[in-house]
Amino acid sequence: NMGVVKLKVSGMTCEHCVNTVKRALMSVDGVSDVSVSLEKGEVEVITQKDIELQALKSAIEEWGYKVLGEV
Ligand code: 9UX
Repeated sequence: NMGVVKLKVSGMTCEHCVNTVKRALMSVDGVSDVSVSLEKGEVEVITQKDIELQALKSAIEEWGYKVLGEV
């Protein structure tokens, strides 16, 4: 199932942070696209199959950022 997951993420403060989070999420199986709003602290993930929220959360938090919840 294709879908969209939008997450509130804290700790992203620069363009390098944005790239790190994008790379982390793009490496999760089933993720086809990621866009990040640095100002809003929001991450939008496009998925091509059902993915556990925890998998996305882990990928982000592994890099030191914090997922505050779904938007
Ligand atoms: Mo530079 Mo973005 O440490 O945290 S990668 S501000």
